[in-house]
Formats: sequence, structure tokens, C-alpha cells
Amino acid sequence: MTELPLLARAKTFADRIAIDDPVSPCRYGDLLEDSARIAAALLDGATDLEERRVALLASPGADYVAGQWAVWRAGGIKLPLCLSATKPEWEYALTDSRADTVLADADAADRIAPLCTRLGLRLVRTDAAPQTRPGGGARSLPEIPEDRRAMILYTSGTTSRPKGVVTTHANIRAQIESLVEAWAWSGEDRIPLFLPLHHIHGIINVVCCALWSGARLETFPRFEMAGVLGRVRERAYTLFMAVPTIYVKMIEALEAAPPEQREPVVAGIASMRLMVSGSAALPASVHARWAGLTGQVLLERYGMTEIGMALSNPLDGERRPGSVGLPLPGMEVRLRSEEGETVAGEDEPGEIQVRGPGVFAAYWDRPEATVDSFEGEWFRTGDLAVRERGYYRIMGRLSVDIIKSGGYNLSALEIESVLLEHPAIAECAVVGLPDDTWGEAVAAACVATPGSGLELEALREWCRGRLSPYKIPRRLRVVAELPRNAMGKVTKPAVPSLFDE
Ligand code: MCA
Ligand code: AMP
Repeated sequence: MTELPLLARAKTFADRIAIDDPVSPCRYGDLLEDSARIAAALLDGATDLEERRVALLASPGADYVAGQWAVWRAGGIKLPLCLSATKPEWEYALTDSRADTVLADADAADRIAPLCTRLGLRLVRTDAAPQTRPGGGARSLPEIPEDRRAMILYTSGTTSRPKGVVTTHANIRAQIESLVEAWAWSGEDRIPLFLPLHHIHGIINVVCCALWSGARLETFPRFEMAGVLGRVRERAYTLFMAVPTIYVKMIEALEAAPPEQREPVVAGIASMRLMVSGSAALPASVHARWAGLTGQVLLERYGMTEIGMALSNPLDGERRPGSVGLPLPGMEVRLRSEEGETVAGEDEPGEIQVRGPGVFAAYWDRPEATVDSFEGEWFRTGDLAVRERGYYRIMGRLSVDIIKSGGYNLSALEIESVLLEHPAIAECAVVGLPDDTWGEAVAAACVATPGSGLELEALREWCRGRLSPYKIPRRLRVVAELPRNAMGKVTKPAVPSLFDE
């Protein structure tokens, strides 16, 4: 029987440790057994889920990975939910994707059970035992062709509601193989995972690449500075992948620590074979501070939910600060000028367009948005770049409505639509302001309704439960009117200056 390559490979590593846990290390063989058990529970007597959507809500760790594999082995499409999302955000993803099942670990199951009841969804727990067949016997799982759709990830863009990015098993395999080759992953690698598991940085670059390679993952519920650096000090890792905000926070912590605490951690950092930064621009100054402090030269790469990773500085060769390097294996990249011409030379900016087997299949249920986002076979990223001395350098987004904060892509329009429900807000414009730690900080310029007061802390409190914590504005300006052009349309590029002291 043909099997998905990720799972076929896992069988060859059955006795190796996949997820490091000092109390109960989890082997590849355990993950295979658990995922077969959960798959049988999901199937509940059916032979194939046939692309039914199964939402996955679980903390990073063995339950999450076994749950992910289970959905795939049962033939479903996995829809990972953000653990810190609000109930309306969960509801949006569940209803937009028309998921009929939620798979959750024990903690998460209690949190999402009332929503499942209200929406009429089946809730399956990762510790569920499937009904045994009369007479026992091995559970049979369906054969999954590689062109089967595998995952939907909701991503914020230039529309007010997030769009579901659909990838097939073949897309996911291409994304993994490209990185495994470029960064020379092997079964000897050990990597910490502290990134959220509803985005590809954590799912593909860390979890899938590690498990494809027979490597070892160590999971943390979130980025816990002391816990992660403690293990770095013990030289627990060969590889490390994080967003720029995390490197900034680690620089601050290391600089503040006394030498006797700092030096062993720095030695652990220097001992790693590779540290990667991505998801947002890594300022050249941060690159330089990190190298000065630790001796490690960060490798910066560029990617997007729709395409996986496209550009990377080399493993061997010059890792240039402020640049994202060259196309990754299997990825073709071109720059298109405003006139729609392919940029041939250097130093001329253009939109990054990408083609290759890792590029997603479609936006879920949005055929027009899918068509609009391609020029022929080339996906239009909406990011502007230039080629300089061979390497690509990202210059920014074409749309002001996309904010990058803490490595998360946020839609200004989505935040605005929630703020407009506030009784004291008549009009608003949300933008990202430059921020040394977060890359950009969410800022809202608002016109208040007559006679009402508006104040940041109260607004932030009101936003809780309506927006995920990282989408809630950090800066507020109450203005008499928003800047507008001659047509009366709000001119977003003029909004940041409203925040000047
Ligand atoms: C939290 N805080 C913030 C923000 N987030 N302040 C400003 N801007 C923000 N975005 C504040 C909190 O309110 C809190 O303040 C304090 O910071 C600590 O909050 P906490 O949530 O504990 O922060 P953290 O745990 O330190 O989280 C920071 C983080 C996290 C580790 C950087 O945001 C993270 O894991 N980001 C990674 C996201 C990611 O994986 N992106 C990849 C997307 P107070 O103390 O006052 O309450 S995939 C992608 O982009 C593409 C495809 C790619 O290329 O990878
Ligand atoms: P997402 O929509 O969450 O998939 O985030 C993808 C976006 O992150 C890209 O379109 C870029 O704007 C941004 N991004 C990812 N890596 C980098 C990088 N190294 N430098 C600048 N921007 C980046």
C-alpha cells in the first residue's frame, strides 16, 4: 500500500525519539500508534474522511503531532486553530471552512466544547479510544493520494476576514524537501519548538522538517525565555528557528545578565550548527548585535503561508544582513515591475512572484481571490523586493493594510471592522508603527462619536474577547478627522504621522 511519505519515513525511525520529554519521551513508533488510534476514532466506522475538515486545537507536543497525522491518515483536511484566539475567531474559521469535527487535547476540549455544542460539531479528544471492531483485527486506514488536500491555514491579508490557504500533501512535501535540502537537516538534529502551531513557521519549518528527518523536537507551550535558554546552555540543540522579536528579546536578556550567567548560554548558542530568522524583517542592526554577542551569524529567509519558504541566505556562503538571499531548491522567483514586466537587472524594485511545487492549491471557497492572486502560474506575493549583488532584499509590502507584529501577519481591515463596533468610535484607521522589538506595533487613529471619551486602556479591555491578544491596538490617537485625499478616501500612508509626538 502506498503511504504518505512523511508517515512512511516515520516507520523507518520507529525506535528513535521524536519528541523529547524527560518524563515520557515520545518515539516515532508511539506517534504512529497514537495517530492510527485517533484516525480510527475520527473515522468512526467510515472508510475515508474524504477531505472533511477537522479542526485541531492542541498544545504543542505529542498530542498535536499525533492529531495532525491522524487527520491526514484518515483522509481529512487539517485546520489548526490558534490556542489564544477568541471564540468569534474560532467560530469564523470553523464555519468558513465548514468543519464538522474538532479534535482537541484534554485541556482544549473543555474550552471549545460549548462552541461545538452550539455549532453542532463533533468533538473528538486526542485521548479517545475508538470502538474496537468485533473480533479485533488491525484497523485499516485509507490510501491517501498526494494530490489530496491536506491543510487549511487562515491568513490575514488585504481582505477584512482571513482567507483559508489550502495546501495538498504534495505541496507540503515540496515545502519540506526544499528546506531539508537547503539547511541539511539530518536525524542528528535537535530543535526546540516554541512557535505557535497554527502557522507554517512552526508547522512546516520546525515540526514537519524535523519529523521528516528523524530528528528530535523539544516542545514548549510558548516562548519561555528562561526554559529555552536553560536548555541552550545545556547544549540541547543543534538548530534553532525563531522570529526577529524573539532574537531581540534574547539580546535584551543576555545583555542584562551578569557574565557568569551569560557566558554559558552564549557558548550554547555558539555551539549550534544553524540559527534561522524569518516571518518578518530582521533588522541589520539586530543581525549584527546577535553576531557580536554570540558569534552566531543568523541565516535570514523569506516565506509566506501561500508558498512555504521561497528565499534564503545560504547555509554555506555569505549570510548577508538585511537580505533574504536566493531562491530555495524547487522555487522559482521573479520580480515584476509596476508595468507588468519581469525585472531583468539589479537594483530595480518589483513585486516578488513565486512558482513551484510548494505553492498552495487555492484559497478555500474563494475562487476569485485565487485567480486574482496569480499571474499565470506565478503567485503574486504582494511583497516588494530588489536584487542587489545577486541577493534579494525585501523592501516592504505593497499593501499598507498588512501589519507584521511579533512575526504575526495582521489585517488592519479586520481590526478596523472590530473597532467600528465600539460605541465611541465613529471612524478609524489602523496602521503598523515601526517598533524595535515587535517590528511593527498596532496603532489605531480614531474619530470619536460626539460626546464620548476614548482612552487606550479601556479600549484594549473592550477588545479582549473580540480580538486575539496580538491584534489589540497598542497605540491610540483620537483625532478630529482622518487624513483624506481629494476623492474623500482615507489616505493610510498619512496616518502614522498622526502618532508623532
Ligand atoms: C504581545 N505583546 C505585544 C505583542 N504581542 N506587544 C506589542 N506587539 C505585539 N505584537 C505584549 C503583551 O501584551 C505582553 O504585555 C507582553 O508583550 C508579553 O506578551 P506575550 O504574549 O507573553 O509575549 P510573548 O509570549 O513573549 O510572545 C512574543 C512572541 C510571540 C514569542 C514573539 O508573539 C510569537 O510566538 N510570535 C511568533 C508568531 C509566528 O510564529 N509567526 C509566524 C507566522 P504585558 O506584559 O504588558 O501584558 S508564519 C509566517 O509569517 C510566514 C509564513 C513565515 O515566513 O514564517
Ligand atoms: P504570512 O502571511 O503570515 O504567511 O506572512 C508572510 C509575510 O511575512 C510575507 O508576505 C512577508 O511580508 C513577511 N515575511 C516573511 N519573512 C520575511 C523576511 N525575512 N523579511 C521580511 N518580511 C518577511
